[in-house]
Amino acid sequence: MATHLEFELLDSTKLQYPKKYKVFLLNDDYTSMDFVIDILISIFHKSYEEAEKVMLDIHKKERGLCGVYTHEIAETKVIQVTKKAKESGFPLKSTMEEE
Ligand code: TYC
Repeated sequence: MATHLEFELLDSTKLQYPKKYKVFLLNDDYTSMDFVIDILISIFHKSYEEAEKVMLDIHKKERGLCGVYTHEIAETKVIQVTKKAKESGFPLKSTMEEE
């Protein structure tokens, strides 16, 4: 039978997977469809066909999943969306939430 010490050792050597975060784009009335497609291709590495599908999905359902990433990468994507949108004068917003 394992002693108290052995249990602690087993626990501390368990593999810990990093938490994953979903990144969503939100719908709004002002951002152009072409700009959203461009964001999905350039930041979320979608093909044109996939980007068009995701964009139309957001347009109809208010938000859409763009990808699932570790915390740091998800945070970077959200910042990149805000920066690119601001530079282009669009109010496009994105959010992240734990999977
Ligand atoms: N609803 C926008 C329009 O009609 C298009 C749009 C799609 C905006 C997706 C944001 O995340 C978005 N021009």
